Amino acid sequence: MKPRLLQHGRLLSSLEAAIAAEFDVHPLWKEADPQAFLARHGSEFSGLVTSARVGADAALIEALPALKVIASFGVGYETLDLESARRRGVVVSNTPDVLNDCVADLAFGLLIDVARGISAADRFVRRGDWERGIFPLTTRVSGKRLGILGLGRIGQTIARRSAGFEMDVRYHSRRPVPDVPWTYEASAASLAEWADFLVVACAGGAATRHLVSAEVLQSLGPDGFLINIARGSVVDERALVSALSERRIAGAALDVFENEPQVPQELLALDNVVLLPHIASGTRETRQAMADLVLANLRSYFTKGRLETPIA
Ligand code: 8YV
Repeated sequence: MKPRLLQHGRLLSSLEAAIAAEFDVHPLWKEADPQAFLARHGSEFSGLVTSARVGADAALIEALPALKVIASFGVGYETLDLESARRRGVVVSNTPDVLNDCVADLAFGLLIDVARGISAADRFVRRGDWERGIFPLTTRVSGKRLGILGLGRIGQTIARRSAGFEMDVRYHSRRPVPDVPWTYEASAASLAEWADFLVVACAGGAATRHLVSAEVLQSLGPDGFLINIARGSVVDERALVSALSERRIAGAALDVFENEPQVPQELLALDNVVLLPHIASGTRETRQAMADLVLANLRSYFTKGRLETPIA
């Protein structure tokens, strides 16, 4: 008998097909009344497949009394109620590492874009403004100071990318990371004070909410740029909008927002802001690697009783 899985939210179509071929999967997102469905059928499912985007809250985990395993698509896990899962003895996996390169690549793409005005210059050409004048001078990237907030796997990949740009790197995280060549800064504010570019690469969730506060943005200063490829929740978005509108920081490049897909209206009119729709991991290669890892975790759990990439 195939294990019975509940699918919460849409997944990459190749992953949906692969899961359907190997498991007895039911798409909760197709149910008109998910609560009523769970009340009737919740006890049938031993596995839950979900994503970092939709997660799994305490109510969903409680509604699945036979649940043993949760496999999530994405590295972030602030939307998964790990405490409820732990209490129930449910094991949980995410998709770390396979997205480090693409997320770091995009962080650098954003950094260069906001410093050199690539998107703004593209709009300038398309508007026909080149016929009427020259594009203003921008800011050099090579040789500058790169501050990384959160030196996990993605943060370290970003730091390594910077060697090609001869940048000086420092970082701040909960505690100093052993055996890395980069200097630790004791606070987000001191890192921002030092940096020309502050890249947010830490985990989301309650522990990092609004870590990039009005004070940190003030420390970054009128020549500093903010780049966020982590979670919108890490940045106090209201404070960021004021800092940008009042030119108290030089610019921002954002792949993530506090209430996705809502983007603060004030940012749309600013030329020193780059806005992306949460696409850092969004290449075909990386999304497929993430899908493969979700499948590998489910297979490993149901055949060997252990996950490939459990969330510690
Ligand atoms: C995903 C992400 O696109 O991995 C994560 O945590 O934020 C992205 O890579 C998305 O969240 C998957 O649902």
